[in-house]
Amino acid sequence: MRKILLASTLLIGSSFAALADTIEIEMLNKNEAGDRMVFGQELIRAEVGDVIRFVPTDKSHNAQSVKGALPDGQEAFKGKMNAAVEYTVTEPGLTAVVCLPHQALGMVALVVVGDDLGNADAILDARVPGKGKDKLEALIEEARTTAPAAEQPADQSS
Ligand SMILES: [Cu+2]
Repeated sequence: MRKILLASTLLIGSSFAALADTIEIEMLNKNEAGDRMVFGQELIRAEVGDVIRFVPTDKSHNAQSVKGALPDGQEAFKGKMNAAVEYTVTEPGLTAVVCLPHQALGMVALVVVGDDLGNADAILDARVPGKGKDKLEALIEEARTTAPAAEQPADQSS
């Protein structure tokens, strides 16, 4: 009986696209590929209403947004060192997330909400040093080229 209940709960959950998710992103000294000082996931696709939570799996990291590198109306956030921090997605668009001590080494992530890449230029203009900027550029490119198929026919001009 328990099994049946669980299965039906999952079905109900997946049939409501609007149901908000909590997306957990680890802060790591080393990922499975061997990269050092990284977020567990670097291209994060989300929808308005989702909560994105950064967790301190390893020490000496934080997660925070970058001035100018988030959609209009989206509230900035800044996590403390060695602490989890979460924020609720309220606007479509791109948000750059960095670990302050390691952003120059490339410890950054890009949140893509609603497959809206409209503020990509603002992300690239924001102050992120060193490899962090390079990685954000690569993540924007990845977001462009891996957009879900259903989203592609609408706009061929970009
Ligand atoms: Cu870090």
